Amino acid sequence: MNLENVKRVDPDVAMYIEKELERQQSTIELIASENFTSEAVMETCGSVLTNKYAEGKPNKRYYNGCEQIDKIESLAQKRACELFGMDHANVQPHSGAQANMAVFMAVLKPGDRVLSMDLSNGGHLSHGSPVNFSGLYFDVKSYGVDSEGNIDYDNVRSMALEHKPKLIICGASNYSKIIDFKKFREIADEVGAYLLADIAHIAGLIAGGVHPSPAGYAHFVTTTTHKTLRGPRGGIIMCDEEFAQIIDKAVFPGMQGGPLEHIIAGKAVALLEASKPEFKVYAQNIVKNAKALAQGLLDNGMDIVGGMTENHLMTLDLRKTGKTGKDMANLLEVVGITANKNTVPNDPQSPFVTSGIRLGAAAATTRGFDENAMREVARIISEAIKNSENQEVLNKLKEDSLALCKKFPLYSNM
Ligand code: DSN
Repeated sequence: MNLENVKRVDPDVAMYIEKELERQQSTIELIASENFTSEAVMETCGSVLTNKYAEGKPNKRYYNGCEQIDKIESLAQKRACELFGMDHANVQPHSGAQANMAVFMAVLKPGDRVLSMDLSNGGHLSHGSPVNFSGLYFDVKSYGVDSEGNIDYDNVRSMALEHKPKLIICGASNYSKIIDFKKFREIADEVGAYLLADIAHIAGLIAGGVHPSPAGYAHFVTTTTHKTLRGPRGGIIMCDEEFAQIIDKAVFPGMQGGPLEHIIAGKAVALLEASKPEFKVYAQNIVKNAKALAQGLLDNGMDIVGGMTENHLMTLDLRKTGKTGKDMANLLEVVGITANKNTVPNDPQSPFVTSGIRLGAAAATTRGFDENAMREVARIISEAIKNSENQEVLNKLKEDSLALCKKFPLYSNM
């Protein structure tokens, strides 16, 4: 990481960046929505492309001087379409929430009805939470998961028949099972709704062929680019050709001004990386590692919502330990593991406290963790929770997690 100029101009920021690099290198990252993007992606995002205004779309801009920008953005669009088997891609959304907002804007009027997964059952803020634009301006009905942590498709169908939504959303921030896009489309067709698949969490798994694709089922597919897909922070919307124009108009001028072309270029690089055979192996390893982590936790007497995971993540259910997600996520940080507190279905605790911790395998897999390493991580987590008051044990566990980080170095050339 070349920080020569930052160090000269702003030593404080340079120091914080260096300390953050050190944190990423020396702790085990289990936040299910995070990953470590490649140095090629980071170089691209830090390039001169940040200087360019390019409102509009490739070859149809409101600014001159967009020749190279047009080529880069077109490449990103083409790569997204090829990777996910969709007709059209808008690669300009600054984030996943904005990608979702653009779909709402393209097909709904304020007050229209939406059926989506409840946030506390694993949905996303931008799928209709009352404190988000989606819940404030639209009439949202929510489905949840059953006691096994599975979507109950019969219940989704009966809710759709009862409420007649104009848009149904599938896709989640905390759901550990395979999503049946075909079933969702059948339900959407039965009630004449559009189907939006938000694949933010599983985009890399879909690209790598270890999760079924929504292509051919969802009218709209939104994703972030920085989770399992391992690109820069940002969003993408994909759709059938017939919706291309309304989506593009919703993104600009509907919702955003100048696109972040340096990030769009980073998306292009990440999409190329995700199309390589190595990425398929990576995606397979994520799922293997998540299963090894889950099995390790179960073997150590822990509970997991829905039991064995089928993707990259899981939620540790702490209810029987009498401990909270908030306290245990803080405790894990003490032993060198980063994760986030998360509600479990029907959580007796508030969303600020919670009874769960969400754990994901994508970032650790990027730095080379294998199934043995993940079993060791499961042991560290379980022992930390069981010995939360024992500083001596916690100190030893921190050494164990540091040893894993040293064994699987990250950004070692920086
Ligand atoms: N906040 C993200 C997550 O952690 O899953 C979703 O956008």
